[in-house]
Amino acid sequence: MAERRLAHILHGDIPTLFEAPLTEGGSSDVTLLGVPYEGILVGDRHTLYPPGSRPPESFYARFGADEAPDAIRRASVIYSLEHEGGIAAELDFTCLSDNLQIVDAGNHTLDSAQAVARQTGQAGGVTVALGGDHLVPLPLIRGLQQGQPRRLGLVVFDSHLDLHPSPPQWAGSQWRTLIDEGHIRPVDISIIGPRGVRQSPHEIEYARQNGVRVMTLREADERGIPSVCKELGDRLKEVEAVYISLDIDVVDPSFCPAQKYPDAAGLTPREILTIMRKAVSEVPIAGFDLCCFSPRYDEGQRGALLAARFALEAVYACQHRS
Ligand SMILES: [Mn+2]
Repeated sequence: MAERRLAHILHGDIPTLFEAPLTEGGSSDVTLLGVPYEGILVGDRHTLYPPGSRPPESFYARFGADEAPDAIRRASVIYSLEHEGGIAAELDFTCLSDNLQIVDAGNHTLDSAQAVARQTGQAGGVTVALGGDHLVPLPLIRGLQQGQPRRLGLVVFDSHLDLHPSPPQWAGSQWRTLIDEGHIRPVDISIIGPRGVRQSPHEIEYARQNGVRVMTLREADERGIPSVCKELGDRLKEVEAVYISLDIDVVDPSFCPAQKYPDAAGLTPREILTIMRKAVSEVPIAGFDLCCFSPRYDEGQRGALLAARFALEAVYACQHRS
């Protein structure tokens, strides 16, 4: 049987995301990009390894998020826009390509990702980014806010708070850095899904004192998804646009084993999609990122497929803007 011919190639045998046309810079609608950046690695409670490290692999300290964008792109051909332009069943069979200019701007460093986000923001577009570790939203939100300053609501799906005060360029402190730089207000942040014991007292203290809304998975379970959506919708009435950041470790690892910091019994993909849909039905989406996916721990590409599906949902969200 003949191999499937790729419509748009990023490099080698790697297609562009959803086989969108490859371009430089940002689109006025949807700019897809990869940020294959992995920074500081947590060796154990007392050891941080600098960016670029490859410490001995262990279950506690995994790496490989810098391999994620291309692995997700490979799986994303299932959602190829070349297939009739991308007719979305979940959007009443709307053709995505008819309504949105969707481009893949390729892979970027933190600095060039910030430039792409700035350009996209200036053009009034949305960035949909594949990390990388969870530092990736830092340059993206900076860039978007430079291009189009707005009061931004931040909806984070994560098992962790990432509210450490330091070091500032770390995937455990990115929200504090963005707050300190004035890009986002603590009261406009909602963190959905924390669970497990990789938490720190000073992060919880900071959240409580500054009005960051932390909804643990237990609270979400007890209240139910409709109640979670209701509260989120009310909170987003206060902002002009929403940025969604999805740390893949919020997902139950049975759906996606390829997580840097896995933790059992997480949210289901459809619960996340339901909450995402509610968020973007309230206010326009400004940007989306998916982080901490480590394809070397994937099984049969099911994690990569799920990651691509979440990115597709972010593209769907852009339909609400037009
Ligand atoms: Mn996390």
